[in-house]
Amino acid sequence: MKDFFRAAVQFDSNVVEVKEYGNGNINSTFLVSLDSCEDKKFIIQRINTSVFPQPELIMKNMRIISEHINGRLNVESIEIGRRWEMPQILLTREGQDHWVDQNSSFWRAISFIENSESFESINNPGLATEAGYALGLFHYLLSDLPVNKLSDTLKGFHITPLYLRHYNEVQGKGKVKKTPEVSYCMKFIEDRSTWAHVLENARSQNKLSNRTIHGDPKVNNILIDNNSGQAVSIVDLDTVKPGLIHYDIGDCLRSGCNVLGEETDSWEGVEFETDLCESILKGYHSIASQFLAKEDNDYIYDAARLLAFELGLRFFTDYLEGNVYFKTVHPEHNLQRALVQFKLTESIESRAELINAIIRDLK
Ligand code: ADP
Ligand code: GN1
Ligand code: MG
Repeated sequence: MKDFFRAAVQFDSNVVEVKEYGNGNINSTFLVSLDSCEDKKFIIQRINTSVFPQPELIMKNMRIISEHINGRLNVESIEIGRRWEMPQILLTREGQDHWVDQNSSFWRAISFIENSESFESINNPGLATEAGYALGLFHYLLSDLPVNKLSDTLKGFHITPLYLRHYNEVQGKGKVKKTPEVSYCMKFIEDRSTWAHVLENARSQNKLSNRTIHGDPKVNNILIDNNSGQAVSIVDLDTVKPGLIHYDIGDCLRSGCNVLGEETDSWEGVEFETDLCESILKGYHSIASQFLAKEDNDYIYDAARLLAFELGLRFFTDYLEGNVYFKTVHPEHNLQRALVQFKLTESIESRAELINAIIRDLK
């Protein structure tokens, strides 16, 4: 019996089919179908414990945020006037929120968000507005949760200066051949290494402060209802933790405004679409304006630029290190992904004036 099938039956004995699902770069995700008259499904995931060394903290955070959000929606009766669901933790038949197999793999199950789909990239303003709204709603619903209630599931996540430090260590070992693409990436990073502290500097100067963040709100983690076209959920809650909401805003923008998507091999054609940027930010602000401070808008442009740059830096470092972090399908995969993010960063830089005008008009 395959390990994922054995894991699925820990959560329900009526499993008929388990198949790989989604395109995540970190965990392994499977869709489980149950033997029942109804079309019942759930999701199981093998958490990547080299990335998340304490997966039980993820489960604890998930419980805290689910209770908080359910409380706000059901007890406080905040009326959002649309479908919105959080993936629920499912228990094993023994009543545990996870199962560890004989290879020490950590498995958890969550409810399947029915009748929805996610997109690897988006190319229309309506979807972009929905992606922004989903992130805004998530931030809004958690904006009154004391940030110290959550554990840090992934130390150093989105602290760009730490990624730079790690890059310098890895790069010093000089393991790969200096092709023109490799040299381009190295120069690209060097030219931006001082600026790359921008959000951490803002935090140390108390211009920005920690709140509850999603950590990974790229567009394929936002689920869109098949019928209404509206966002219904935001999944992949492993990196929900204290941090700057700018990491999230930047990540949503860098993933939502790149029509070619982060997996394209036509990296030279990658552009940051400012129309989509406007839609995402309008969707976000339509709800987030309730808790945003004036200073928050001052760093939105930097956030988009930084998160694209940071992801390029992370992909490139992983390439130099021999592909130890992100799942890859060929040896140059992380190099190709890095080039995409650096081209995107360049496009953001060349459209700075327009992006800043969009941000100004939000006020
Ligand atoms: P990873 O951490 O590897 O990215 P995710 O939690 O994002 O894993 O899951 C991978 C993909 O599976 C998501 O991008 C989403 O499309 C889909 N997915 C995950 N959880 C659910 C769910 N509860 N309901 C429906 N789809 C889901
Ligand atoms: C990873 O797991 P997934 O595919 O949703 C990564 C994100 C990156 C993203 C790039 C925990 O997200 O930080 O932005 O790949 N998650 C982690 O696609 O490192
Ligand atoms: Mg994901």
